[in-house]
Amino acid sequence: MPNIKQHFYDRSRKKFALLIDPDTARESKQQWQRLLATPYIDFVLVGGSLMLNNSMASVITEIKQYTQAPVLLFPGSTAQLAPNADGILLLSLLSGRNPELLIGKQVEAAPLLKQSGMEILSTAYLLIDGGTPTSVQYISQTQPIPANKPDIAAATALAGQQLGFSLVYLEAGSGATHPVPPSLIACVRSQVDIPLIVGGGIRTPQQAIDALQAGADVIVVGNAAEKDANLVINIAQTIKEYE
Ligand code: 1GP
Repeated sequence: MPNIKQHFYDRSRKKFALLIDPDTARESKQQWQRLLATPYIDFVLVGGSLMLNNSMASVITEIKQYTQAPVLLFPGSTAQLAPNADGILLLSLLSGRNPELLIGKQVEAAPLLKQSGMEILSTAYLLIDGGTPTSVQYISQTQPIPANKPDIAAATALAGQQLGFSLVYLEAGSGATHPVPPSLIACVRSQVDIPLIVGGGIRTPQQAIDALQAGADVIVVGNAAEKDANLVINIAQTIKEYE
């Protein structure tokens, strides 16, 4: 099994992924530099819904100066495919019915990704209603799965596993009012064996613990890290020490 995938599949402990938005990476540099100096970061995701400048590759080069953790593309568009990342969460938005985001963009990206040699992590990406319309929802022109419909989320994730995806990502959307509910995470967990990434609107250690207890394997935090590095260091440490 390739390296980064193995790291996701090592279920002996829970993991933390820091999400850095390339559009705000310059302004939030002090915050993410402090986070990367801790021993709590398992993965760094880089991506965002927009791409306001052409900074992806240079932001990745900079991030790599501060961490040994794998730096993974978490692309909001094909404009974000920088070849110097270690890997990519190759997303297919399975919660939506927009063919471009189910398979179209992936076809466009395939030859470039092959050339880059980076590790590909096929990811069943499920948008869950987080209480407020999010950028992903607007940009993707898709409906999120209602937060009170765990059976739909579980069946969608299961279809992802049956189709051969390596990972499931339950996404409430960046800055979501409510993170993905633990009851929904638990329902998905009961149906799939592949690693479960959960993100969107996580702002406290308790929210992270609730998600882990429900069956999440990897917690992603982006927004909160831009605002309060100390708080996110607490969240990341809580995850590292979770038994
Ligand atoms: C968004 O799941 C990530 O794609 C992280 O969300 O920015 O709300 O932490 P936040």
